[in-house]
Amino acid sequence: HASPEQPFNLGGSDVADTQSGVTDLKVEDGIAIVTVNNPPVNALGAAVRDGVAARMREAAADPATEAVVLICAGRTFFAGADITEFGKPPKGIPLGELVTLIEDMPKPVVAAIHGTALGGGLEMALGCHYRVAVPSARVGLPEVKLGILPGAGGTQRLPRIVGVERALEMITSGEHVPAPKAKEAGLIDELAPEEGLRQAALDFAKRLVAEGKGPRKVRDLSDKVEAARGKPEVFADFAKANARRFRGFEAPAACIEAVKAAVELPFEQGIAKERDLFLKLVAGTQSKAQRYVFFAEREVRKIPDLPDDTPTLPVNSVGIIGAGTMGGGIAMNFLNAGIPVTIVEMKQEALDRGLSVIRKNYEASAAKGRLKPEDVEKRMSLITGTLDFEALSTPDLVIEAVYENMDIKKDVFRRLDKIAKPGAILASNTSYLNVDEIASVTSRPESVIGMHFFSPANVMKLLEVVRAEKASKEVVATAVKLAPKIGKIGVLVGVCYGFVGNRMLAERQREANRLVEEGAMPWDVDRVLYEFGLPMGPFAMSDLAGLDIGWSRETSKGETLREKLCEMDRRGQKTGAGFYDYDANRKATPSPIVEQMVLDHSKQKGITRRQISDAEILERLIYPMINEGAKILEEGKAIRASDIDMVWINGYGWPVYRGGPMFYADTVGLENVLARMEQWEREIGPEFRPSDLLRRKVEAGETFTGAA
Ligand code: HSC
Repeated sequence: HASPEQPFNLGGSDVADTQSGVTDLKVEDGIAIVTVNNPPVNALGAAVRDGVAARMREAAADPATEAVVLICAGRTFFAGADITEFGKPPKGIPLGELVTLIEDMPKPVVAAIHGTALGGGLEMALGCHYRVAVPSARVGLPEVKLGILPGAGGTQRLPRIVGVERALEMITSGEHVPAPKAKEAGLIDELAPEEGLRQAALDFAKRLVAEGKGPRKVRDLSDKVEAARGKPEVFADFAKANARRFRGFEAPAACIEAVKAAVELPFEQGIAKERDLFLKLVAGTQSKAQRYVFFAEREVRKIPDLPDDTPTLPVNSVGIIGAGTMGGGIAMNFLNAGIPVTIVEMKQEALDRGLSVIRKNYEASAAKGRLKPEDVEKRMSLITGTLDFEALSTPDLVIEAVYENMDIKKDVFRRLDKIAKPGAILASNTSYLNVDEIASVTSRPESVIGMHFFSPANVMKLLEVVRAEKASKEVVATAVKLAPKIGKIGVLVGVCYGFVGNRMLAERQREANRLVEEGAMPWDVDRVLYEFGLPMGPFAMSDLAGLDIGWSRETSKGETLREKLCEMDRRGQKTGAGFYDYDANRKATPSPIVEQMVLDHSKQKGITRRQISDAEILERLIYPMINEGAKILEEGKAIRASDIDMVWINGYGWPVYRGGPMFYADTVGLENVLARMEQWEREIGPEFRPSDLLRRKVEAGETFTGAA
């Protein structure tokens, strides 16, 4: 997007070129219509800003016009500031000044909104004196998601128009508000017919003129902010109530501070405060990380040897083998997208249980107001449960979600090969196994791929699309394009043990166990990762999942802590105890029994325990993952470093403000990662051998992502 070969802006980044076609001014019935056309999303780059400023000045000076309509061509109103300009030398009129220029226009200005008016786009609309929108339009200030705050007056104007509470909510969540709701909140003055926005805005402007209504500046409104004046608790309470949601992020607190300034300070001083806060945030690592993630999410769709016009196969029906937790979760994604699913089980009881779990999940969503009650039935009507494997002869895509065992999977694929229709995509949800080997038992390896969903599959956004060696381009392109349709971020990965996510996770798990043997306690390890920003550490995670997954008393060797815990029937949260003790509300506390076990375990292994600092714990857990990520890149099992970061953010809850492990490596300095890996290779063992890519990057003074 930012490369010189593909300038994002129509008309390039040259400023002040109002003849470039980016902006246009027409006069109709005494109304000046300023149109902006900067595909794909009318981002407010310098050329757009300068163009709009020039058109506004022209309109102001033209005695033949009495009002102005500001409207965008293409699929949307301004989607915001041009994010690619952040961190570069400023050019053109600053957005904040442009908004003020519009607000100071001597004639009423009407914003005509379709698509999404986001960030700087909504700030432009707030500078206009009136706002007309089509019902399908959505408005919002999503800057917080980029680690910044609205920096063109949004934090000062929005509370003046929708009130402090609503503004705090919108600005700290970044939610997109549908136009009808925005109208209720006073943000939109009039809803226009879906197909008649231009005319409706024109008529609205003419009405203003006829009624002698002049400019109405949002900055002059004060009744909605007065209630909160002199009440610091309004802001403190809001911060407290949302502490969980804001944990680790810098931007939300700044957003709250800016809104507080709107209440407490005169407008100009509020604007100055907003500007200071914005500049601090935009220069910080968190915002860099979050902007990087914004583009990385869009980058995953780009596959070098699969151009956008690669033919794809239709996926209008899906078969799923296995109605367990995974199969059921996977099914829900398709049901949500309106794609019918046939789910196959071996026993009626398991099938009934699987279907009832799906229903319960939907009913729980409906109870929380996240789903319309009638949609529960609508979605359930799209799923057919059966014990008849033959039912898989019709779906376009069949996903296998059976027990993780190569022989079982091969058996399933042999049977599937016999009955699936020609051309159907056959996918395995394996989380570790070799998909090439699975494909080899079929007569159609070109149709076989991996589609690795992450538990809970109806919630986690990640889908690893595993590119088996013989899979056809159509099949791979279909799976990659399918991901966003079912609400997933699909990352294309190569065949290797554990693919990208679990392969890196194994490094972390090995070191977590070893740190506990060397001197840390499980809760130390968990705390360090939690404070880093992950939702939980590996031991809390194991307790949640159940320590006895894959364990049996008959085969237990009683060697690892995990095995020892299982033998004691401490099998995790479900048994009230695991690495931690749990109370009736499943609140965890460190267990003295486990503490003693850990001490004994180290002794048994002849290890003299030592004090391990939090910093060392963090490095030992994360640097080996980064090194493994580098090996994955080197082997071509991921296309780019940012794809690895997408896996970790969307599959494992890596904090977005740290940009993913590869971005994080760039921020700590690759030479530091390398030095540690070399040290541990010497002191501990060959599993720490630095990847060649890491070495080469350090020698060349390069980074993994080029974005940190
Ligand atoms: C902002 O506005 C800051 C201001 O408050 C203050 C600034 C002033 C500060 C001065 C202080 C002193 N920029 O998503 P799609 C690209 S922050 C550049 O696939 P969709 C995107 O990368 C901004 N590029 O489309 C992609 O490129 P590719 C606040 C942008 O239909 C292409 O456009 N606004 C861009 O699925 C298509 O995008 C936001 O955060 C941008 N702003 O969704 C909104 N937006 O083709 C960000 C998009 O090369 N945008 N691109 O891959 C979105 O959420 C979505 O793009 C839409 C469309 C929902 C608009």
